[in-house]
Amino acid sequence: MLYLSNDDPDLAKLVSDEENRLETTLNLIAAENHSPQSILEIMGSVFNTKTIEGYPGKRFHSGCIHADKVENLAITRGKSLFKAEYINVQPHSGTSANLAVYFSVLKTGDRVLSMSLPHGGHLSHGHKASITSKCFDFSHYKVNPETEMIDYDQVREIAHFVKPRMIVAGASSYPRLIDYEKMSQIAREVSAFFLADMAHLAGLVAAKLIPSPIPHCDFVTFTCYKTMMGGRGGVILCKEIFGKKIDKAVFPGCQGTSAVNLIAAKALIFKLAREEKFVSIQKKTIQNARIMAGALMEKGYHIISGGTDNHQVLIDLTSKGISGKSAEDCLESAGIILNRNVVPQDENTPGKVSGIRLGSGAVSARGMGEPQIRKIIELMDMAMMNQTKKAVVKEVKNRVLKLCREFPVNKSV
Ligand code: DSN
Repeated sequence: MLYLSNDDPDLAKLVSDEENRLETTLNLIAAENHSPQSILEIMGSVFNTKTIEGYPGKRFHSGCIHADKVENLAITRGKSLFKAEYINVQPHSGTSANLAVYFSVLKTGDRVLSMSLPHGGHLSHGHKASITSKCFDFSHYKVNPETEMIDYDQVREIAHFVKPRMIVAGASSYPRLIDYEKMSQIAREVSAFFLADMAHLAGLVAAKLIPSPIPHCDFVTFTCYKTMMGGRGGVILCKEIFGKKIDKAVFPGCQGTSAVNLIAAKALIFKLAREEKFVSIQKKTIQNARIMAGALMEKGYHIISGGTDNHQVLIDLTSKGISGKSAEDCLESAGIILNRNVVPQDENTPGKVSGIRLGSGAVSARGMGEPQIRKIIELMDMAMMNQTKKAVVKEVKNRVLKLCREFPVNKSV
């Protein structure tokens, strides 16, 4: 950070402080991961300079000779990795990608059916606080109160009643596999388009460890920085017949120029995702999440849906008498970073909520396995159950630090 230290020592210090924070704490945020250093390098490269409205070979600015090659590389690698008919690598984020999909084939006011946010869905799936709900008429399905899993009969019943133009599968806090075949069947029954948002799952799908939604969907969106371990930004995969509509909806529909440095990072992670090390991190990610869920259940925690099939574990803390917010705060002071999360049937206030969400991606990328995961759960339990005892929380923090030192953040895949 030679130039930054010179231009802005305050910011340079914040970068170094953040690096230190990441090294000395355990990251259990399901929507984050440790990216390889090469991803950070390409995101900070001279490609940041280039403005590229349009698509390769059809730009509105000159000087795109190298930018076109970067975008074509991302397109070729992404299509091949995910076995997709068509790809658009320009969305700035997962929400931008979803917006572009909606606007590609829907008219404002059209009906859309998606998962309710407190039951696992995402803001951009028509939550009342999101612009998506102002543009389209969303209805929501929920998880079954007994199993805490998607109830496909309920989805079918609502779909036949509402007759949506689009059905959305996908979630930001749902620890189970989604039956995309069943969802696509329901979409066909009511002549709806079918979108799967696999933002959280892309790395696991790329490594072929969980079923891919792509063969069953008209559209699939994802982000590159969660299990995918890449840089920031979103991606849309779709059937060839929707390609032109998607391109128009992204640019000029929803965005101006995309960021070539981020498109380059997408091209890079699509290459790295084929490496053995990437696949083995993804395998560990799934194994570690299962170990987390099992160890927590042994300690009497209520794990939503009774387990996990992906990188997430969702805990309802109601029976332990603590809120998600107090658990999040106490764990942060002990060096364990995760987020409070609303859970199905949550009766707590929106600020406090009743749950926390754990993700196993970042600790798996650091090389941690069963012994370390069991230790993390011990430490979490110790801190959460002794929130008011400062000495206990400090002891947990010391043990977290020791674990972090034994498993430094990996710089490569
Ligand atoms: N969708 C949000 C989450 O899952 O935390 C951020 O990506």
